[in-house]
Amino acid sequence: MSADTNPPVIRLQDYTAPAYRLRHVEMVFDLDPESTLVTTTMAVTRLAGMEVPLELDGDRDMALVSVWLDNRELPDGRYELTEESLTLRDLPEEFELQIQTSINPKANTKLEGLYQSNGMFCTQCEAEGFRRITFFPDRPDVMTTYRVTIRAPKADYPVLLSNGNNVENGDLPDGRHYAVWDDPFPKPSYLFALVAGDLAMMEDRFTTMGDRDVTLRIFVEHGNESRCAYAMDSLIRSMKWDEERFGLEYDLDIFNIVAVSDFNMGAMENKSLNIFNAKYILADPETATDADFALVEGIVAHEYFHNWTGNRVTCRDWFQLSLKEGLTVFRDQEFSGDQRSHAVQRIEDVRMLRARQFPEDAGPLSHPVRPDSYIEINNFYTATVYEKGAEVIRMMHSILGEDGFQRGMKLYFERHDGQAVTCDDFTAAMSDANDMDLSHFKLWYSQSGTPLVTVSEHYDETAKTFRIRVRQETRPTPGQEKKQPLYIPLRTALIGQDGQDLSCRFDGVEAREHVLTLTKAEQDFVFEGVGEKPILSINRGFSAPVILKSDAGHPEKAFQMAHDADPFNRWNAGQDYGVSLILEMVETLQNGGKPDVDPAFLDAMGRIARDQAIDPAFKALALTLPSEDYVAEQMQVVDVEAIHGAREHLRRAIGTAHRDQFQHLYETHRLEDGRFDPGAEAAGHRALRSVALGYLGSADGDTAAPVLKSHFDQADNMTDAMAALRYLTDMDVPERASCLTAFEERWKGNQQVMDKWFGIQAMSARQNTLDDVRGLMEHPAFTMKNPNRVRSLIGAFCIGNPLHFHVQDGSGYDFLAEQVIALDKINPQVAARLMGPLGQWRRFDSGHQEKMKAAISHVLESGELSKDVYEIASKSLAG
Ligand code: B3K
Ligand code: ZN
Repeated sequence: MSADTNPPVIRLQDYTAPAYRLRHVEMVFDLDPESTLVTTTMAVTRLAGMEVPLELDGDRDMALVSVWLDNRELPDGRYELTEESLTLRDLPEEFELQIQTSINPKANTKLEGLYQSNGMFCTQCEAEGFRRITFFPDRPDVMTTYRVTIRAPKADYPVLLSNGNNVENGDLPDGRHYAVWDDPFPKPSYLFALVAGDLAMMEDRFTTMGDRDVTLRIFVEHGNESRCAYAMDSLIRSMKWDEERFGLEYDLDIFNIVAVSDFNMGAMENKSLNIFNAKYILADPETATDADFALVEGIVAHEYFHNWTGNRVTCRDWFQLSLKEGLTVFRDQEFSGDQRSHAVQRIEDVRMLRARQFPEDAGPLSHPVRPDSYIEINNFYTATVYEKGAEVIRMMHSILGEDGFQRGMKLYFERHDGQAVTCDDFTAAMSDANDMDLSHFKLWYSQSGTPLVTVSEHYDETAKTFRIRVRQETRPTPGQEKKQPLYIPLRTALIGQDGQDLSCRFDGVEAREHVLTLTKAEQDFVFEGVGEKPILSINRGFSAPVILKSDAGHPEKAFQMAHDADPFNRWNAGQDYGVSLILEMVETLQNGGKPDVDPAFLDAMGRIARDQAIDPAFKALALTLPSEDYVAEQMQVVDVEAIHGAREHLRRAIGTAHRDQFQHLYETHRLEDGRFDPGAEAAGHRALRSVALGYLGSADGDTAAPVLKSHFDQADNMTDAMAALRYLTDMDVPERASCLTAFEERWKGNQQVMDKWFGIQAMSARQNTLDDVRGLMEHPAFTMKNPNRVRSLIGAFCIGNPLHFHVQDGSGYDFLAEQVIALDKINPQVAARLMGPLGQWRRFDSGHQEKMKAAISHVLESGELSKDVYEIASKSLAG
């Protein structure tokens, strides 16, 4: 795809139902690394009134060997073959079609379709990878049952897996063997999976609420068996949770997970054969941080939950992706909250939404939760479809309540089990089960952009009323000039001077918390019986995914930091306060001044640090300043250097003001030696201790290096080791190199841990980081062929290091363009994802803008591009 050819745009409005139905599919795989033969036999029925040719999807990396219609081989002239399709005309109403294709898994560096990873075979078919295995109606609304035979050399590939039940196994001549798998559940092709390899296995069991005895297996590369216990435990807890909270039970006797080293994303929910990026399965205290443990738990749960929300009920077309993803993210967030802490989980989920989705929605790639069009669907596995999609589900949950939401889910499954449906079908089930009109609410699916909600307050002492005027505005986004007011639920309370929520009347109801529903561009809400001038706590729990601006000044924020009964708003008040201070300091720095630090903020942080009643995990979050990216979000013209300078200055001031308290926290939250506990409580202590260590480092500057080094040397788990390294990486002290070298020596044989080592260096604030990154690309452990390596080094630099990525001379941008061009030839999906930061060019001054645009143009003009990179680059430039 070059800049002057027009790749086809796929539009939702052009959707047409399939003309042919598949009654059943049988596949035989003769596995060979360079030449695998795939024989696919489809039982096909033409649907009534559909006098159209049968168009099967294909791919240029696959060769057609033969086509048979009802057991007769078809001559070339009987079908039409292009690089990406096979078309057959004049077909009977019912027929059997057999297609043989030949593929080269070893040469498949795109990691879509059937490929090899460390000598094993595995597949990734979502979204459109199945068409790289055989010619097929590769669309999610064609669902059918599959029976799969896998044949391979027994010595190299003793384990042969596919979806469903293993119904037959046996030996073949020449040292080969075979396995037959039969999946009784009709599924779309994107859920097909196959694995063959020499793998170690861990096994456990789960008895479902309906007394089904399910065998659970996790397959990993040899040597990693001992590192899957947490994933297995997470799987069992997920299965139990889905029964208890949603009444959803597993439906086969076997559930397999396979961990692979080369994988484009986190994991894949293939029916009964989940395939995972090994990073999200393998975890033990020595190699995984607490954040890694939480991710393993969350992703294992997410993929398992897809069995109902995604697999049993799937998407009609890829525009409906959020039907399964938004809903399943909501479910995994709820699971993690139930397993750990709802307050901490909510804060982390919102942090992620603000860090990834808000910028996306404000940039050139902004799109609705249900997009209207795409060039390459893989580019739409976005924070908007996933995380904003989950927020939309969460709003429905809060509008309908847990019981109402569960009624809606029940009706959804009653109506649609075994079907491929749309987001409208989902909201219809929610709406019908609760007799509630959600038609206005549904605009959240089709309107892009983050609403800005502005609140102004007025307290009337005589009438004892508190009136708030709330306005909403959504700025135009590409392709959507005019925006309509959305349906926005705002959980709200008024806090009295004693820090308690006031009981007051709203809409005739007396309560301490109310839900305001904003439906117009501007609306007044009046609370009655308000005996004193209150502090407003609005959008509690982040009940709506909006940007909120209010009249509250610093004193009100400090008050909320100390008293808000809603943990999310309590944390958020500190973030708002921090952002506003950092922005003031940025201005001072830009004017050549020396910024002052507001003593009231230091006091507020000190109070949090000392408050013994606060849970350590929450305290760690509340003591963490808003990220540089989040501050950048609030600036008209981003100045990464000033932001970094101001934030560091504030960190130092906090560290210095409360040095003793941080020393105290550091000492008292040390966990007694003994068995490592990955649970939320112990993790909270480690998180708080790491934050305290960071402030000690900020307060003491280079003289803290020996303390950091000893923290590193004494660490008996990865969380502690990484905490020390993270602070050391920014410093110019000998301890930096000695710790990094010790780490490399110890972990050079473990790719997953080496990714952390790459990442931490790529995110360093030190001067010559880009040179270091280029140097690290030559490291023997680095390869462009592995997506985790690329993300940990190139991705960490371009996305995780704004200070150096946006360096004045544009060298960061040129570096990214160069890597995208090189990577596009290997793995377009991963290459396209790296482009994101360049699309933010409008947020910078003209000097930066020119250089960012030049880097995008350079990519666009570099010659033949994939659809993936072409779409992101061209939209980034135009947007
Ligand atoms: N459904 C997969 C993502 C597939 C991405 C394809 N480019 C993982 C998940 O969301 O569970
Ligand atoms: Zn998912």
